[in-house]
Amino acid sequence: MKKRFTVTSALLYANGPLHIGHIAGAYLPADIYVRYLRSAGEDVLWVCGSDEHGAAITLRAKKDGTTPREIVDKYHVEMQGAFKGLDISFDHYSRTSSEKHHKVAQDFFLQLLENDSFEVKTLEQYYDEEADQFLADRYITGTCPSCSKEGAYGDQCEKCGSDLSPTDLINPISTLSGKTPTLKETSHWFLPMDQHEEWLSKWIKEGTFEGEQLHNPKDWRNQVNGQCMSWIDGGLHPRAMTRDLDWGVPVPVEGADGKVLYVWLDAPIGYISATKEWAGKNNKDWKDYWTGDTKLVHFIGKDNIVFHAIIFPILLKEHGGFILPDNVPAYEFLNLEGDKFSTSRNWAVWLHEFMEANPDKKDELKYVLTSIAPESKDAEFTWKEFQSRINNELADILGNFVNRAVVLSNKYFEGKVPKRGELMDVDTDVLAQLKEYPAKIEKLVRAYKLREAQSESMNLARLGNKYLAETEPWKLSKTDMSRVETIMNIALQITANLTIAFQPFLPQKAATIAEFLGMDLLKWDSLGSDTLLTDGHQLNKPSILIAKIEDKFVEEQVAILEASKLANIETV
Ligand code: B3M
Ligand code: ZN
Repeated sequence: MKKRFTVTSALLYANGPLHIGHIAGAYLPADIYVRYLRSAGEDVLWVCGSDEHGAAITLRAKKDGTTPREIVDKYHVEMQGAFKGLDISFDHYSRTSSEKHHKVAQDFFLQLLENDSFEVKTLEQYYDEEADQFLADRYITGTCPSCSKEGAYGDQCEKCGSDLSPTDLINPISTLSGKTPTLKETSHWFLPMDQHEEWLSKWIKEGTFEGEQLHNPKDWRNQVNGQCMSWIDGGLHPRAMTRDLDWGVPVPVEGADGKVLYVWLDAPIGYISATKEWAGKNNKDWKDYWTGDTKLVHFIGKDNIVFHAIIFPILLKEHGGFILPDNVPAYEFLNLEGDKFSTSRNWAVWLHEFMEANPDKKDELKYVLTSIAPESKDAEFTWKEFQSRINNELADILGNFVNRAVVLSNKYFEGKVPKRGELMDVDTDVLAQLKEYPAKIEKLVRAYKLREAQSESMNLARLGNKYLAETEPWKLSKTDMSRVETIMNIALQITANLTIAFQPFLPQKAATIAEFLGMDLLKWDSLGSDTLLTDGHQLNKPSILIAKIEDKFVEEQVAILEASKLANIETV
């Protein structure tokens, strides 16, 4: 097994508030993965931050009549606060407009120049005379030549995923002025991606690089392998790594005034600058996390696959001295009540609003989002399902079991953990099953199957419920107290195990259960043990672990959404 883990979550464009659709993909799953690794005693670093360059930012600033600087300063702080509110445990949250990142990105670029990794090309590009600006990426839209979708961007069609150049678009239109652009000459540094097809294809198909087996391609999600291979099979094209813009990382070459690095060149380098920042503050060597025996894992949304599984690996290889990603767990999209999340239409559950109104429901939200995580296909969030998952699973299975175990022990034994006596088959059977959980959950988490992993943790609570239902200590309490002692001891050991099994998924609830039990939070290697609580150990009195969601709550949430739908119809 690898010595270290470097985990990254996509750097979000700092151009709007966070909604739960964002969280469900690259952030909550990574949080679970990393919490598990930490509990398992692995050396892990998890970085994230704000992507503060690119047209996503400048166009937003233009729309709001303000500057890119104001936009990123505002949303960087807001987004970081929203993540904190949900207790998302990044080791470091950085930003790409920092001086440090500019320097790291420029040095990276200069190394690529030195390694002859680019081709400089002079070409004609679309230009908006009115805005006095070259048009690339989201600055230009038109009809997609592959699928005929209108409104495809100058770099990619969001409908069919085609890799586009502005000149590929049919009927191009400037998003700045709405006018048809003219052509004007400019020059740029291109990454000749076509020259990398051979090794990329081997690396993706077989997991090998320069004859060395780096990863097992079967561990990658089908849609990631599939998307990469369809790009490679369709033929890779040289892609410009610089832009004529005034917002971004300036190209560090004399005579390149008015040019900045392409946002998809500088943003992934942001993972490296974040690591350097973190290492500086924590007395670590950043290189340990990007070289040698380290597993690099990128959690992303599916629209970012090509950048993380093709372009960034080319850049890392060309620069030299870096590992390649070991896996790129990409997430499909989450929809909301039958429609796509949309910031402009206000069709969203905003994270900061949810947390403000429901500060005690962090883990409830996490539980539901993990239960429906779009791991292999798009998924849908509805308030009705939010209610049923919490009431029928979290409350009825986990809450109910923990409550029964702790309440009955308080009732029969004044909250002191009773001794186990002679074991019956039902006891040895449940203890044997308990021992299987660490391996089951661990295997799923390490394979990025977090939905199933969480449901395995829930199965442990189910096992506890089944055990109590079969042994019926409440009946035996009238006739055979020594048998009840054994049963409650086992039920409490299972409860103690739940604090470990749920720690990665529901850290708050795990801590609350540990409080009921009067125990410390233990590490992963204690999971499966049937002696976590010693005889005579004093428990506390439990309170409600999971409150049920009333119908009224669901109705209110749906009404909020309906209201924003109505408001939209009125403004159209
Ligand atoms: N900012 C896209 C996004 O926010 C982009 C990811 C960068 S990861 C290096 O979805
Ligand atoms: Zn298309």
